[in-house]
Amino acid sequence: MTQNPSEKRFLEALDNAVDLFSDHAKNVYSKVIAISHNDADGISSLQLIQNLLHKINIEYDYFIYNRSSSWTNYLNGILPKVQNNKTAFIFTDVGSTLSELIPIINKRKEHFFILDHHEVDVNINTQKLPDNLIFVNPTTYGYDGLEHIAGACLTYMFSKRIKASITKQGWLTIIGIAGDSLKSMDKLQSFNREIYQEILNEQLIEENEGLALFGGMHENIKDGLKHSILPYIKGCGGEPDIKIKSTLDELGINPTKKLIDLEKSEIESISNQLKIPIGTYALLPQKQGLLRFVFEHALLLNILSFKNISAALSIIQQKSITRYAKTIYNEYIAELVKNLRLLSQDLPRYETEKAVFIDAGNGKITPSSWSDTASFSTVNNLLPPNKMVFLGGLEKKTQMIKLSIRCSREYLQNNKMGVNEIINRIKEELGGTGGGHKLAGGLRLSKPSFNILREKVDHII
Ligand SMILES: [Mn+2]
Repeated sequence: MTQNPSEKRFLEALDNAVDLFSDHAKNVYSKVIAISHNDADGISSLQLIQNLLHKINIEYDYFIYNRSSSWTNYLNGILPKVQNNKTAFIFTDVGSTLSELIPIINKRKEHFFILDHHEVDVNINTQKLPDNLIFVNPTTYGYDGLEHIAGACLTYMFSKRIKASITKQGWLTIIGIAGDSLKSMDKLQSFNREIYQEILNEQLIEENEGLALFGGMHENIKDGLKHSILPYIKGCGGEPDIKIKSTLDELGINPTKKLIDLEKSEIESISNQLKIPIGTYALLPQKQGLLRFVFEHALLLNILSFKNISAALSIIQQKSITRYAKTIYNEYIAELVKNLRLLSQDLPRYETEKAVFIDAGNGKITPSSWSDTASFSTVNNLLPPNKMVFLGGLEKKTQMIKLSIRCSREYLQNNKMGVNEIINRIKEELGGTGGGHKLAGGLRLSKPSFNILREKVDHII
């Protein structure tokens, strides 16, 4: 689906949605219900929509969807009993599970605008869409939702066409892009790149070049090296202070110097010594401390979204971070770098030609951290990139084996089946429950099935 994106057809669909919304916003709609995803991209998208509705004087309500319940159950509590075309729905970044949504929308009178960048679960060309569904999803025109266009980027393009002054809130878009793409800003592509440049030209964000130690850009160089999660720095990440200090001492660099205050020569010597890329990072000039750093701000929202969604919704509007949020952030990073260190050094692993199994069970890594540890181990290439990663172990409460399954983009270039297809294949042969997308997913299996999987994995995948 990612070959030769059709920009013309995508922008036509976007403009149609914009025209329909604009017309009805003037004469018909009196209220909009916005529903967005519980992560940095979703929260930034929601803020953009709220700003838009405020500017055009439409009353609104909002809800956050964490994709853990079915749409039917979730919307049961939200859809008004009395149907009325004066209400419209805007869904941003919440996924394109049209097989579930179409039957619901078919029975309603309201307009449903779905602005999303996740893969669609039905064939859009053979499926008849309800007349009251306005569906804009760039993946159906050949774009890659992860690489080319974040949910907030799409939401920004929609909002700006309705109200040009939304540009002022463009910095929100950059948080969404950073949160979903987890990349240095010089690596952005397509619409993400285009909109980033636009917001930069408007001077709503600033850009710097330097050591790219994402996760710890707001810290001093010692803590930056220790807490960087993108890239994870082997020999520094999660290591004792004294070890990192001695590395910096050898280079003649003051370990307590702020990362962003390093001189060019210092940046170069660290970059050469520790093989750290020099990259571009974005700053929010109106914010302070950790929140000034777009990547760290986005990461904080991603972390808070799971722990305390109202704290996440509040912090995106704040200038400086609360003590509570800072504590949660620091605990998260400390735990993640500890796990990545463990994974690259000590954890028992079992490798076959096509797969690597990491046993994180029995307290080696807390089960709630398995998923993030697996994700960051693949993006950091801590495990062989040409192998499918199965990280997990025995889950005490269910007595099942719970696995986080990941692969790299490099893996996908050489192998046909992505993670979701492999999960389906395993479920067919061995039972179990789970699902995911092409790069990441999760699976629960009985112990006997897991043992068979370990033995026959190369055959199955
Ligand atoms: Mn997203």
